[in-house]
Amino acid sequence: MKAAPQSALLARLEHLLGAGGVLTAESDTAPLLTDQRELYRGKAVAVALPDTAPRVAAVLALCNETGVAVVPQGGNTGYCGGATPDESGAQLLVSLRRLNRIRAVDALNYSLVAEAGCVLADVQRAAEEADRFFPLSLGSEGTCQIGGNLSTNAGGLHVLRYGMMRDLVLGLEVALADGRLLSALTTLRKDNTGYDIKSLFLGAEGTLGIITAASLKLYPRMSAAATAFAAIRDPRAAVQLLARLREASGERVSAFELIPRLAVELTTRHIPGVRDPLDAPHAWYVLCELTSARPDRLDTILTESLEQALGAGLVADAALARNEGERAGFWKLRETIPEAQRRDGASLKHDVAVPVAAIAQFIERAGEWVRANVPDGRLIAYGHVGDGNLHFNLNQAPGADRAAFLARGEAIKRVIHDMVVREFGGSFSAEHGIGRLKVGELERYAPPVELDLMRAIKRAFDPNGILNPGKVLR
Ligand code: FAD
Ligand code: 2HG
Ligand code: ZN
Repeated sequence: MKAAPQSALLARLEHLLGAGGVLTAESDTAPLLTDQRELYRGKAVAVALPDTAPRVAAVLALCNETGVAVVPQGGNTGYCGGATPDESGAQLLVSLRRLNRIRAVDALNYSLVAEAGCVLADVQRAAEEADRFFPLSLGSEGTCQIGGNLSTNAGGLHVLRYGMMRDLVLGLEVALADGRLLSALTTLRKDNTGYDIKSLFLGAEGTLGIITAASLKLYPRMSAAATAFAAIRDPRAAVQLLARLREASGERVSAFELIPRLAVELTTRHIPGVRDPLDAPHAWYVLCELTSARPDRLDTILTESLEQALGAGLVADAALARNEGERAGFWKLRETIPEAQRRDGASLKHDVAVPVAAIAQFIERAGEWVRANVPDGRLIAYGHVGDGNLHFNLNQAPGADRAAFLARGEAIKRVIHDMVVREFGGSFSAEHGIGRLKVGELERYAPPVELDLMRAIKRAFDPNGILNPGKVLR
């Protein structure tokens, strides 16, 4: 392996990818060289835009031969800086955006094959056109790509019913570091033939290979939904309500999101068109949705369950969406919380998970610590309580000093993550991954045996260390 002079590398890339396949002008590359949270600003030797899987593999063969590190990028919506090159200017950014064909939709087999650069919303639409449903749903679905979803093992709004991205995958096609193409685009539901190699690429954040396509599971298209925005007594009541709804609906709860008052205040203030669905303010809310492929009395089930919960003191008030517009309004409030947080000022984010039954206790304990120790921060703990994943975020309080607030981020993170992992047996990265941001956290909290195995896997897949170096593992 030897470092190639930049001009020789660019000439060979242009030969492989053709006109328009390599970007070097700053105006083209600059937007791709920083992450969406603007935590990192990188440089790159160029941006490669391969449009077929064999071309992705050929780019990797060239980089492996010449010792050039490669950073894969999808929609660049990730939270941990995984898709941003380092500051050396020596890495090659490989954007998958031109690799964006739906190769096949098989309604009878309930499966679909999509290339890595397909935008998630386009995959959802392709499923719908075949009268099917692809369940992954994130606030970023209009921008993020299937390859990024697979590589971060994305979670989102429907995990409690359908699982994470990992659970929606049947097969993968992956370009390996040495330039070989692993073709395992099976649509089989059962296949116990040795180690499950594909599972290693899911959540690997581009450190083991570049995913070029995936065969994905589909479900029957939903034809009925009942959606409620309910004020609840406290987070403990949320978990009790969820348990009741799962029973009453026969497992038709497809989303169950916890929302604090501050999120309602920030979204109604900063996001045009968002309004508070209830007349009076309450400390905590849930946004819950039942869905079914049949017209299934879902409204009745939800109304009756909420009335019972009202009687039991779990729920204080609730609004049921009466039409698609109201339903979209409830979801807009939820999905724009990250953007409202951003517009409101600096924030510190903790993407944590604890067992569902321990969510309330965690919010009480960690919330108490924040109130006592972070007077310049306001807690905005929200998220996918149905699967135990909380975005335990803090926003700078009005009038607080931005720099001083952010400077305390490391110390605050330590307390929160120690509490999550050591006292609650939870995770310091539930759905956003490790990227560059949480490499130190992984080293701190992962059992040494697990880290050893991860490093051995990395060496086996990428002996020259060209794939997204410095991400996940140092
Ligand atoms: P990128 O950001 O481009 O890349 C992410 C990582 O994957 C990087 O390490 C990159 O190198 C690697 N990568 C990308 N493509 C490939 C490939 N083809 N092969 C190998 N490696 C690759 N996430 C959730 O889990 N749940 C949510 O609810 C959620 N909501 C969000 C809401 C908003 C408003 C925003 C901005 C983000 C949200 N996210 C959420 C985070 C983000 O959208 C997900 O992590 C998403 O899966 C990233 O996809 P991407 O295509 O943007 O990947
Ligand atoms: C969400 O659930 C995303 O909205 C973003 O995962 C969470 O910004 C965040 O902390
Ligand atoms: Zn989330």
